[in-house]
Amino acid sequence: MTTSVDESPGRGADRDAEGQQLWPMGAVTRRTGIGEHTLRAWERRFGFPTPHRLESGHRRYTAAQVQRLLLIARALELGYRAGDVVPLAATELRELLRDAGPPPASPGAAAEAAAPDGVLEACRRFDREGLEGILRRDASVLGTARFLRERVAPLLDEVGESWVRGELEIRHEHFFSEVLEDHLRALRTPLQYSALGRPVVLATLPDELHSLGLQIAALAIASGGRSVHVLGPHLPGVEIVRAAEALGAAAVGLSVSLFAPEERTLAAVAAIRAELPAAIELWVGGAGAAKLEHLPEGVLATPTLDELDVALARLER
Ligand code: B12
Repeated sequence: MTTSVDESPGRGADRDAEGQQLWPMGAVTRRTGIGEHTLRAWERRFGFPTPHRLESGHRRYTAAQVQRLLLIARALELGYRAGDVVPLAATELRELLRDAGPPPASPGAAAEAAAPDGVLEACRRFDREGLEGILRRDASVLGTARFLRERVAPLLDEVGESWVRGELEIRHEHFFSEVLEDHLRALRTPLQYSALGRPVVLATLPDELHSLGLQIAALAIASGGRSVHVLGPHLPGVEIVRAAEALGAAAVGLSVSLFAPEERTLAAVAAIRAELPAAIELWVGGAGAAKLEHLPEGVLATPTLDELDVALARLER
Protein backbone atom coordinates (compact mmCIF):
# COMPACT_ATOMS: atom_id res chain seq x y z
CA MET A 1 0.00 0.00 0.00
CA THR A 2 1.38 3.44 -0.84
CA THR A 3 1.25 6.22 1.71
CA SER A 4 0.67 9.21 -0.49
CA VAL A 5 -2.60 10.62 -1.73
CA ASP A 6 -2.01 10.56 -5.45
CA GLU A 7 -5.50 10.06 -6.85
CA SER A 8 -8.17 12.56 -7.58
CA PRO A 9 -11.22 12.22 -5.33
CA GLY A 10 -13.27 12.37 -8.54
CA ARG A 11 -16.81 13.64 -8.94
CA GLY A 12 -18.38 15.14 -5.90
CA ALA A 13 -15.01 16.69 -4.99
CA ASP A 14 -15.64 19.88 -3.02
CA ARG A 15 -13.21 22.43 -1.66
CA ASP A 16 -12.86 23.90 1.82
CA ALA A 17 -12.48 27.60 2.64
CA GLU A 18 -8.76 27.44 1.75
CA GLY A 19 -9.55 25.88 -1.63
CA GLN A 20 -8.25 22.50 -0.53
CA GLN A 21 -9.78 19.53 -2.30
CA LEU A 22 -12.12 17.41 -0.17
CA TRP A 23 -12.80 13.71 -0.56
CA PRO A 24 -16.24 12.07 -0.38
CA MET A 25 -16.56 9.11 1.95
CA GLY A 26 -16.81 6.49 -0.82
CA ALA A 27 -13.55 7.69 -2.36
CA VAL A 28 -11.83 7.58 1.06
CA THR A 29 -13.10 4.06 1.63
CA ARG A 30 -11.91 2.89 -1.77
CA ARG A 31 -8.52 4.56 -1.30
CA THR A 32 -7.85 3.32 2.24
CA GLY A 33 -9.84 0.08 2.41
CA ILE A 34 -11.40 1.35 5.66
CA GLY A 35 -15.17 0.88 5.60
CA GLU A 36 -17.67 3.70 5.90
CA HIS A 37 -19.16 2.25 9.06
CA THR A 38 -15.69 2.06 10.61
CA LEU A 39 -14.92 5.69 9.69
CA ARG A 40 -18.12 6.83 11.40
CA ALA A 41 -17.42 4.63 14.45
CA TRP A 42 -13.88 6.07 14.82
CA GLU A 43 -15.25 9.58 14.46
CA ARG A 44 -17.63 8.92 17.38
CA ARG A 45 -15.17 6.98 19.49
CA PHE A 46 -11.82 8.68 18.88
CA GLY A 47 -12.77 12.06 17.38
CA PHE A 48 -10.85 11.16 14.23
CA PRO A 49 -11.42 11.57 11.35
CA THR A 50 -13.77 14.53 11.88
CA PRO A 51 -14.82 15.50 8.36
CA HIS A 52 -16.27 18.68 6.92
CA ARG A 53 -20.03 18.41 6.57
CA LEU A 54 -21.91 19.60 3.49
CA GLU A 55 -25.32 21.19 3.94
CA SER A 56 -26.78 17.84 2.89
CA GLY A 57 -24.96 16.27 5.86
CA HIS A 58 -22.53 14.33 3.66
CA ARG A 59 -19.00 13.95 4.98
CA ARG A 60 -15.97 15.32 3.13
CA TYR A 61 -12.37 14.55 4.15
CA THR A 62 -9.18 16.55 3.64
CA ALA A 63 -6.13 15.09 1.89
CA ALA A 64 -4.29 15.22 5.25
CA GLN A 65 -6.99 13.10 6.88
CA VAL A 66 -6.83 10.60 4.02
CA GLN A 67 -3.05 10.52 4.37
CA ARG A 68 -3.36 9.75 8.09
CA LEU A 69 -5.98 7.09 7.39
CA LEU A 70 -3.58 5.38 4.96
CA LEU A 71 -0.97 5.24 7.75
CA ILE A 72 -3.57 3.86 10.16
CA ALA A 73 -4.61 1.23 7.60
CA ARG A 74 -0.98 0.17 7.28
CA ALA A 75 -0.64 -0.11 11.08
CA LEU A 76 -3.84 -2.19 11.28
CA GLU A 77 -2.48 -4.50 8.57
CA LEU A 78 0.54 -5.05 10.82
CA GLY A 79 -1.78 -6.10 13.63
CA TYR A 80 -2.04 -2.92 15.74
CA ARG A 81 -5.41 -2.28 17.35
CA ALA A 82 -7.57 0.63 16.22
CA GLY A 83 -7.71 2.04 19.77
CA ASP A 84 -3.92 2.28 19.85
CA VAL A 85 -3.31 3.85 16.45
CA VAL A 86 -6.36 5.91 15.40
CA PRO A 87 -5.68 8.64 17.99
CA LEU A 88 -2.00 9.02 16.91
CA ALA A 89 -0.86 12.01 14.83
CA ALA A 90 0.55 11.35 11.35
CA THR A 91 4.14 11.96 12.55
CA GLU A 92 3.69 9.47 15.41
CA LEU A 93 2.22 6.93 13.01
CA ARG A 94 5.16 7.35 10.63
CA GLU A 95 7.58 6.81 13.51
CA LEU A 96 5.67 3.74 14.65
CA LEU A 97 5.67 2.26 11.16
CA ARG A 98 9.36 3.06 10.66
CA ASP A 99 10.68 1.94 14.04
CA ALA A 100 8.48 -0.83 15.30
CA GLY A 101 8.00 -4.30 13.91
CA PRO A 102 4.57 -5.90 14.01
CA PRO A 103 3.25 -6.39 17.55
CA PRO A 104 1.99 -9.80 18.64
CA ALA A 105 -1.45 -9.81 17.01
CA SER A 106 -4.54 -10.52 19.08
CA PRO A 107 -6.65 -13.45 17.79
CA GLY A 108 -9.31 -11.00 16.55
CA ALA A 109 -6.81 -8.91 14.65
CA ALA A 110 -5.27 -12.03 13.11
CA ALA A 111 -8.65 -13.17 11.83
CA GLU A 112 -9.30 -9.72 10.31
CA ALA A 113 -5.92 -9.63 8.63
CA ALA A 114 -6.23 -13.15 7.30
CA ALA A 115 -9.55 -12.56 5.55
CA PRO A 116 -8.31 -11.18 2.16
CA ASP A 117 -5.49 -13.74 2.01
CA GLY A 118 -7.95 -16.55 2.73
CA VAL A 119 -10.18 -15.34 -0.11
CA LEU A 120 -7.32 -15.01 -2.59
CA GLU A 121 -6.00 -18.42 -1.65
CA ALA A 122 -9.46 -19.98 -2.02
CA CYS A 123 -9.70 -18.40 -5.50
CA ARG A 124 -6.32 -19.79 -6.54
CA ARG A 125 -7.46 -23.27 -5.47
CA PHE A 126 -10.94 -22.86 -6.98
CA ASP A 127 -12.20 -23.77 -3.53
CA ARG A 128 -15.87 -22.83 -3.81
CA GLU A 129 -16.84 -24.31 -0.48
CA GLY A 130 -14.04 -22.48 1.33
CA LEU A 131 -14.90 -19.19 -0.34
CA GLU A 132 -18.61 -19.55 0.35
CA GLY A 133 -17.78 -20.35 3.96
CA ILE A 134 -15.79 -17.12 4.36
CA LEU A 135 -18.51 -15.03 2.70
CA ARG A 136 -21.28 -16.65 4.76
CA ARG A 137 -19.39 -16.08 8.00
CA ASP A 138 -18.59 -12.45 7.18
CA ALA A 139 -22.17 -11.69 6.13
CA SER A 140 -23.64 -13.15 9.28
CA VAL A 141 -21.08 -11.52 11.61
CA LEU A 142 -21.29 -8.08 10.01
CA GLY A 143 -24.89 -7.83 8.80
CA THR A 144 -25.75 -6.83 5.21
CA ALA A 145 -24.85 -3.12 5.24
CA ARG A 146 -21.42 -3.61 6.81
CA PHE A 147 -20.75 -6.78 4.81
CA LEU A 148 -21.26 -4.88 1.55
CA ARG A 149 -19.23 -1.85 2.62
CA GLU A 150 -16.46 -3.40 4.69
CA ARG A 151 -15.97 -6.79 3.04
CA VAL A 152 -17.34 -6.99 -0.49
CA ALA A 153 -16.07 -3.63 -1.79
CA PRO A 154 -12.50 -3.97 -0.35
CA LEU A 155 -12.33 -7.60 -1.52
CA LEU A 156 -13.22 -6.62 -5.08
CA ASP A 157 -10.53 -3.94 -5.01
CA GLU A 158 -8.07 -6.49 -3.67
CA VAL A 159 -9.01 -9.05 -6.34
CA GLY A 160 -8.70 -6.37 -9.06
CA GLU A 161 -5.30 -5.28 -7.81
CA SER A 162 -4.07 -8.87 -7.43
CA TRP A 163 -5.01 -9.39 -11.06
CA VAL A 164 -3.10 -6.22 -12.08
CA ARG A 165 -0.04 -7.42 -10.07
CA GLY A 166 -0.26 -10.81 -11.79
CA GLU A 167 -1.02 -12.65 -8.53
CA LEU A 168 -4.42 -13.84 -9.75
CA GLU A 169 -5.33 -14.88 -13.29
CA ILE A 170 -8.49 -13.87 -15.10
CA ARG A 171 -9.93 -17.37 -14.44
CA HIS A 172 -9.61 -16.78 -10.69
CA GLU A 173 -11.30 -13.38 -10.97
CA HIS A 174 -14.18 -14.95 -12.91
CA PHE A 175 -14.44 -17.71 -10.31
CA PHE A 176 -14.54 -15.18 -7.46
CA SER A 177 -17.13 -13.02 -9.26
CA GLU A 178 -19.40 -16.01 -9.89
CA VAL A 179 -19.26 -17.27 -6.29
CA LEU A 180 -19.82 -13.75 -4.98
CA GLU A 181 -22.77 -13.13 -7.33
CA ASP A 182 -24.37 -16.40 -6.24
CA HIS A 183 -23.90 -15.43 -2.62
CA LEU A 184 -25.34 -11.93 -3.06
CA ARG A 185 -28.36 -13.36 -4.91
CA ALA A 186 -28.91 -15.95 -2.18
CA LEU A 187 -28.87 -13.20 0.47
CA ARG A 188 -31.36 -11.12 -1.55
CA THR A 189 -33.89 -13.79 -2.53
CA PRO A 190 -35.64 -14.13 0.85
CA LEU A 191 -35.83 -10.34 1.19
CA GLN A 192 -37.62 -9.98 -2.15
CA TYR A 193 -40.83 -11.51 -0.80
CA SER A 194 -41.39 -8.82 1.79
CA ALA A 195 -40.09 -5.90 -0.33
CA LEU A 196 -42.54 -3.09 -0.98
CA GLY A 197 -43.08 -0.08 -3.21
CA ARG A 198 -42.57 0.66 -6.88
CA PRO A 199 -39.37 -1.17 -7.80
CA VAL A 200 -35.92 0.07 -8.67
CA VAL A 201 -34.79 -1.50 -11.97
CA LEU A 202 -31.06 -2.17 -12.32
CA ALA A 203 -28.98 -2.81 -15.44
CA THR A 204 -25.69 -2.01 -17.12
CA LEU A 205 -25.22 -0.31 -20.47
CA PRO A 206 -24.11 -2.14 -23.63
CA ASP A 207 -20.53 -3.50 -23.44
CA GLU A 208 -20.46 -3.14 -19.66
CA LEU A 209 -19.96 -6.65 -18.30
CA HIS A 210 -19.24 -5.63 -14.71
CA SER A 211 -22.48 -6.82 -13.20
CA LEU A 212 -21.48 -7.21 -9.56
CA GLY A 213 -22.43 -3.60 -8.87
CA LEU A 214 -25.99 -4.55 -9.81
CA GLN A 215 -26.01 -7.39 -7.32
CA ILE A 216 -24.48 -5.21 -4.60
CA ALA A 217 -26.95 -2.37 -5.19
CA ALA A 218 -29.85 -4.86 -5.45
CA LEU A 219 -29.03 -6.40 -2.08
CA ALA A 220 -28.65 -2.95 -0.49
CA ILE A 221 -32.04 -1.90 -1.91
CA ALA A 222 -33.85 -5.13 -0.93
CA SER A 223 -32.39 -5.05 2.57
CA GLY A 224 -33.92 -1.57 2.91
CA GLY A 225 -37.31 -3.14 2.13
CA ARG A 226 -37.77 -1.73 -1.40
CA SER A 227 -38.53 -4.00 -4.36
CA VAL A 228 -35.86 -4.33 -6.98
CA HIS A 229 -35.48 -5.99 -10.40
CA VAL A 230 -32.06 -6.82 -11.79
CA LEU A 231 -32.11 -6.91 -15.59
CA GLY A 232 -28.44 -7.79 -15.79
CA PRO A 233 -25.52 -6.51 -17.84
CA HIS A 234 -25.06 -5.33 -21.42
CA LEU A 235 -28.56 -4.07 -22.17
CA PRO A 236 -29.56 -1.56 -24.88
CA GLY A 237 -31.05 1.63 -23.43
CA VAL A 238 -34.39 1.17 -25.14
CA GLU A 239 -34.83 -2.25 -23.48
CA ILE A 240 -34.09 -0.74 -20.08
CA VAL A 241 -36.68 1.99 -20.68
CA ARG A 242 -39.37 -0.44 -21.84
CA ALA A 243 -38.78 -2.74 -18.86
CA ALA A 244 -38.92 0.16 -16.40
CA GLU A 245 -42.24 1.30 -17.89
CA ALA A 246 -43.69 -2.22 -17.81
CA LEU A 247 -42.62 -2.71 -14.19
CA GLY A 248 -43.94 0.70 -13.06
CA ALA A 249 -40.49 1.51 -11.72
CA ALA A 250 -39.78 4.31 -9.28
CA ALA A 251 -36.19 4.52 -10.50
CA VAL A 252 -33.74 3.01 -12.95
CA GLY A 253 -30.22 2.43 -11.61
CA LEU A 254 -27.31 1.96 -13.98
CA SER A 255 -24.02 0.52 -12.75
CA VAL A 256 -20.93 1.99 -14.40
CA SER A 257 -17.47 0.52 -13.83
CA LEU A 258 -14.09 2.23 -14.14
CA PHE A 259 -13.75 0.50 -17.51
CA ALA A 260 -16.68 2.38 -19.14
CA PRO A 261 -15.65 5.10 -21.65
CA GLU A 262 -16.99 8.41 -20.34
CA GLU A 263 -18.30 9.93 -23.56
CA ARG A 264 -20.18 6.85 -24.64
CA THR A 265 -21.61 6.41 -21.17
CA LEU A 266 -22.81 10.01 -21.01
CA ALA A 267 -24.45 9.70 -24.45
CA ALA A 268 -26.21 6.47 -23.47
CA VAL A 269 -27.37 7.94 -20.16
CA ALA A 270 -28.71 11.05 -21.92
CA ALA A 271 -30.62 8.88 -24.42
CA ILE A 272 -32.22 6.85 -21.63
CA ARG A 273 -33.17 10.00 -19.69
CA ALA A 274 -34.81 11.43 -22.83
CA GLU A 275 -36.88 8.25 -23.35
CA LEU A 276 -37.74 7.52 -19.73
CA PRO A 277 -41.00 8.96 -18.35
CA ALA A 278 -40.31 11.93 -16.06
CA ALA A 279 -41.88 10.11 -13.08
CA ILE A 280 -39.09 7.49 -13.18
CA GLU A 281 -35.82 8.65 -11.62
CA LEU A 282 -32.51 7.79 -13.25
CA TRP A 283 -29.54 6.97 -11.02
CA VAL A 284 -26.00 6.22 -12.11
CA GLY A 285 -23.87 4.30 -9.61
CA GLY A 286 -20.53 2.54 -9.40
CA ALA A 287 -16.93 3.75 -9.43
CA GLY A 288 -17.27 4.84 -13.08
CA ALA A 289 -20.12 7.17 -12.12
CA ALA A 290 -17.80 9.06 -9.77
CA LYS A 291 -15.72 10.07 -12.81
CA LEU A 292 -18.58 11.39 -14.94
CA GLU A 293 -18.64 15.16 -15.25
CA HIS A 294 -21.76 17.02 -16.39
CA LEU A 295 -24.40 14.35 -16.09
CA PRO A 296 -27.52 15.24 -18.09
CA GLU A 297 -30.21 17.10 -16.19
CA GLY A 298 -32.54 14.82 -14.28
CA VAL A 299 -29.86 12.19 -13.68
CA LEU A 300 -28.63 11.54 -10.17
CA ALA A 301 -25.10 10.29 -9.42
CA THR A 302 -25.20 7.65 -6.69
CA PRO A 303 -21.60 6.42 -6.81
CA THR A 304 -21.58 4.97 -3.28
CA LEU A 305 -23.97 2.95 -1.15
CA ASP A 306 -24.35 5.95 1.19
CA GLU A 307 -25.59 8.02 -1.73
CA LEU A 308 -27.92 5.18 -2.66
CA ASP A 309 -29.34 5.29 0.87
CA VAL A 310 -30.05 9.01 0.49
CA ALA A 311 -31.75 8.49 -2.89
CA LEU A 312 -33.87 5.65 -1.47
CA ALA A 313 -34.92 7.70 1.55
CA ARG A 314 -36.00 10.49 -0.80
CA LEU A 315 -38.06 8.04 -2.86
CA GLU A 316 -40.04 7.11 0.24
CA ARG A 317 -41.43 10.58 0.67
C1 B12 B 1 -14.83 -8.41 -11.11
C2 B12 B 1 -14.18 -7.62 -12.24
C3 B12 B 1 -14.34 -8.07 -13.54
C4 B12 B 1 -15.21 -9.26 -13.87
C5 B12 B 1 -16.68 -8.83 -13.79
C6 B12 B 1 -17.57 -9.99 -13.40
C7 B12 B 1 -18.91 -9.54 -13.00
N1 B12 B 1 -19.81 -10.48 -13.05
O1 B12 B 1 -19.17 -8.39 -12.63
C8 B12 B 1 -14.73 -9.60 -15.32
C9 B12 B 1 -13.67 -10.66 -15.24
C10 B12 B 1 -15.81 -10.04 -16.29
C11 B12 B 1 -14.08 -8.29 -15.72
C12 B12 B 1 -13.82 -7.97 -17.03
C13 B12 B 1 -13.08 -6.87 -17.41
N2 B12 B 1 -12.46 -5.99 -16.58
CO1 B12 B 1 -12.80 -5.91 -14.75
N3 B12 B 1 -12.81 -5.77 -12.84
C14 B12 B 1 -13.42 -6.46 -11.94
C15 B12 B 1 -13.13 -5.87 -10.54
C16 B12 B 1 -12.16 -6.77 -9.81
C17 B12 B 1 -14.35 -5.66 -9.70
C18 B12 B 1 -15.43 -4.85 -10.39
C19 B12 B 1 -16.53 -4.68 -9.46
O2 B12 B 1 -17.49 -5.44 -9.51
N4 B12 B 1 -16.34 -3.74 -8.54
C20 B12 B 1 -17.24 -3.50 -7.48
C21 B12 B 1 -18.07 -2.34 -7.88
C22 B12 B 1 -19.43 -2.83 -8.02
O3 B12 B 1 -17.76 -1.32 -6.98
P1 B12 B 1 -18.06 0.17 -7.33
O4 B12 B 1 -18.03 0.33 -8.80
O5 B12 B 1 -17.17 1.01 -6.50
O6 B12 B 1 -19.56 0.30 -6.87
C23 B12 B 1 -19.94 0.44 -5.51
C24 B12 B 1 -21.15 1.28 -5.33
O7 B12 B 1 -21.15 2.35 -6.18
C25 B12 B 1 -22.28 0.39 -5.61
N5 B12 B 1 -22.82 0.41 -6.94
C26 B12 B 1 -22.31 -0.20 -8.01
N6 B12 B 1 -23.14 -0.06 -9.02
C27 B12 B 1 -24.19 0.66 -8.60
C28 B12 B 1 -25.32 1.09 -9.28
C29 B12 B 1 -26.25 1.85 -8.61
C30 B12 B 1 -27.47 2.31 -9.33
C31 B12 B 1 -26.03 2.20 -7.29
C32 B12 B 1 -27.00 3.04 -6.60
C33 B12 B 1 -24.90 1.75 -6.59
C34 B12 B 1 -23.99 0.99 -7.28
O8 B12 B 1 -21.80 -0.89 -5.35
C35 B12 B 1 -20.46 -0.85 -5.01
C36 B12 B 1 -20.37 -0.98 -3.53
O9 B12 B 1 -19.09 -1.02 -3.08
C37 B12 B 1 -12.54 -4.48 -10.91
C38 B12 B 1 -11.59 -3.90 -9.88
C39 B12 B 1 -12.32 -2.90 -8.98
N7 B12 B 1 -11.74 -2.62 -7.88
O10 B12 B 1 -13.36 -2.39 -9.27
C40 B12 B 1 -11.95 -4.74 -12.30
C41 B12 B 1 -11.85 -3.61 -13.27
C42 B12 B 1 -13.08 -2.71 -13.23
N8 B12 B 1 -11.79 -4.30 -14.63
C43 B12 B 1 -10.99 -3.78 -15.40
C44 B12 B 1 -10.76 -4.25 -16.72
C45 B12 B 1 -9.63 -3.59 -17.50
C46 B12 B 1 -11.54 -5.28 -17.27
C47 B12 B 1 -11.44 -5.86 -18.69
C48 B12 B 1 -11.18 -4.85 -19.81
C49 B12 B 1 -10.36 -6.94 -18.63
C50 B12 B 1 -10.06 -7.61 -19.97
N9 B12 B 1 -8.89 -7.28 -20.49
O11 B12 B 1 -10.86 -8.34 -20.46
C51 B12 B 1 -12.80 -6.55 -18.84
C52 B12 B 1 -13.88 -5.63 -19.42
C53 B12 B 1 -15.23 -6.28 -19.51
C54 B12 B 1 -16.29 -5.33 -19.97
N10 B12 B 1 -16.48 -5.20 -21.27
O12 B12 B 1 -16.97 -4.73 -19.18
C55 B12 B 1 -10.27 -2.58 -14.80
C56 B12 B 1 -10.78 -1.26 -15.36
C57 B12 B 1 -9.65 -0.27 -15.43
C58 B12 B 1 -9.97 0.87 -16.29
N11 B12 B 1 -9.84 2.06 -15.72
O13 B12 B 1 -10.31 0.70 -17.43
C59 B12 B 1 -10.50 -2.80 -13.27
C60 B12 B 1 -10.59 -1.51 -12.42
C61 B12 B 1 -9.34 -3.69 -12.77
C62 B12 B 1 -8.05 -2.94 -12.66
N12 B12 B 1 -7.61 -2.67 -11.45
O14 B12 B 1 -7.44 -2.60 -13.63
N13 B12 B 1 -13.77 -7.53 -14.64
